[in-house]
Amino acid sequence: MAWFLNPALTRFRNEVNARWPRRDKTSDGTIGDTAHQSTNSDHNPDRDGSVDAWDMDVDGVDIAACKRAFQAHEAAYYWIHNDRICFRDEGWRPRSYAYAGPNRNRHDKHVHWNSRQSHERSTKPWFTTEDDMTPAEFTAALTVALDDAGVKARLRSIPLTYPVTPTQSLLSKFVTAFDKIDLLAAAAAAERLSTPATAKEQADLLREVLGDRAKEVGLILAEG
Ligand SMILES: [Ca+2]
Ligand SMILES: [Ca+2]
Ligand SMILES: [Zn+2]
Repeated sequence: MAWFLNPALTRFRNEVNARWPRRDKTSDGTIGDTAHQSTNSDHNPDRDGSVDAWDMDVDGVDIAACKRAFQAHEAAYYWIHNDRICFRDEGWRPRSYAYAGPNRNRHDKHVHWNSRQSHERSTKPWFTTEDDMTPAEFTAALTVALDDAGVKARLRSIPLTYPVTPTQSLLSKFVTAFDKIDLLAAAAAAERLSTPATAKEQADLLREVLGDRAKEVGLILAEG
């Protein structure tokens, strides 16, 4: 049967790839090999062809950030790494997973991520703003940006002047971000920004309007 990595884990993998584009994939894995398939491995496809586990190579990624993102997601079930296993049902408290048998796998070259069947179709993002910047840091960065009269003016004019030829690099990144993110959100932000407000108030407004998308603007601001 044709098999596929389930949608939730596919999204997780895509987000990891987007964050660490040069990561090593040598020890990545999804479906079990033929030997694996005779055992009860979560790398085997379900009846519907979905595979509910993904092995992620440990090199070139921030594993702690990945674990935080994973554990915060509704589709997460358990992970195995470095002889430890950690279950949602156990409050994400890692415990030993060392065993001394043939084909011992210490899970030191990859992290095994396992999702739960009930949420395998979840489309929720795995990584959020807080993985990169705290909400306070994000608001602070926006506050600084919005103190720039040019940034402010450009934000106000986005819906009317689209597409624009920006002259400042931060501004151009910002405008591109809005373009990619959601023109409606930008329009709403611009409209609300047109009423007099302090930079802090405007930053709070923007954060509220952008919601989940704040992450992407935050990343751009962090780059400068
Ligand atoms: Ca499944
Ligand atoms: Ca590797
Ligand atoms: Zn695995």
